[in-house]
Formats: sequence, C-alpha cells, structure tokens
Amino acid sequence: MKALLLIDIQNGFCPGGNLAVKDGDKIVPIANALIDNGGYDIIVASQDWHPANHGSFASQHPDKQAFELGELSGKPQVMWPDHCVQGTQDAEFHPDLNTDAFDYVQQKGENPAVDSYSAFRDNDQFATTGLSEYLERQGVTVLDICGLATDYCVSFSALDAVDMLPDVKVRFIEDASRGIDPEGIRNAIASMRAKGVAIVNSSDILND
Ligand code: VGL
Ligand code: ZN
Repeated sequence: MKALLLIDIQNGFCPGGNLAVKDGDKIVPIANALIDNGGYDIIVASQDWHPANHGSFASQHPDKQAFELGELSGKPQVMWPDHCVQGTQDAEFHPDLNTDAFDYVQQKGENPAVDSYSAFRDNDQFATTGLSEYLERQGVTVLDICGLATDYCVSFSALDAVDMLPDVKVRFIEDASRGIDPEGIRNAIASMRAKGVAIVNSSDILND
C-alpha cells in the first residue's frame, strides 16, 4: 500500500497566514495532482492544531519576540507567532486543497506544554499521535511526505517515519514542499538523506 502524507497545508502557513511560508500556496496544485494521479491507496493529512495558550507562542512569554529562541518545559524552543489556533480560519486547510480525498487527518500540537512538529510524536518524543499505528494497520509499505514547512514539520515527520516505521520506504517530495529558512531547508534535506529518506520530485511520481 502506498500512502501520501500531506503536512500542514493550512492557511496559517500560506501567504496571508499567521506563520506564512514563502510561496506556501504554490504547492497546493502539486498536492492535488499527486492526490489524483500519484497512484496512492491512502491520503493522509496532518493539521497543526494548537490551543490559544500554546507554549510555543511568543505571546505566552512576555520577554520574547516571535522567531527568537526561548524555552518550553525547560527545553530550547523557537518562539512562534500565534498560529493554527483550533477552530480559527488560520488552522483550516488551504481552500483549494482537495480535502475530500483525505482518508485520515492527524491533528497535532494540542498539548500547550510541548511542541509537535512531527505528525507522529511530540518534539520530546514522549507522546505519540497514533499515526504510525494507523499506517501499519493499513499495511503501508511506501510513504511519500510533502507540505509545509520543510525545515520543521515535514522533515521532523519524515525522520520519525524512518524511526517508527522501519519497514516502510520513506520519500520526501521536494517540489511539493516549501520551508521557512533557506539554510534550515538545506540542513533538513541533508538530515533526511542521511537517514535514508529518498528525495524525489512530483514528476518522478506522476510519470511513473
Ligand atoms: C510548523 C512551526 C510551528 C510547521 C508548525 O508546520 O512546519 N512550524 N508549527
Ligand atoms: Zn505549530
């Protein structure tokens, strides 16, 4: 079984959103083409889904500005602008994304005391979301991952997929992803490659 995992293709990470990623919306037509013509058996989407008082928000730390390094539960944490608050427009999927095709949505980031970049588990690697068990139950053998943002939620998810699903072939679809910081993107791709994640483009998949 082949699965596509779409990471956080939400208004909040697209132009006009609270934590906009440059050209984040440009991946939406590519994601839709992959959904329709990628040959996938299962389409999964993750959704960053924070309470308004999430501890990764700079607004919860009077001495911190957004994008500064701070601390959350005693660990280093980038302070983010308030984003993807549960029930707000910012947390909704991009309006052009083919959400009707989703078989499973994995929400994450609900615990205010820890951030959860990965769709599989919190950043402290303590609580898991249940996504790995879902994919195992479905008999997934190939997992293609793309979305927003490459240097945070996409790469964290891909690295966790390799750890938590050792029998699954994991691939990162580069042109169907965008990131926050150019150097962060380069490092994220290098880490994924070093861990055995294949780096592919949508044309490799759509022309198969
Ligand atoms: C993300 C920062 C904070 C992401 C989510 O989706 O990459 N980044 N929350
Ligand atoms: Zn977040």
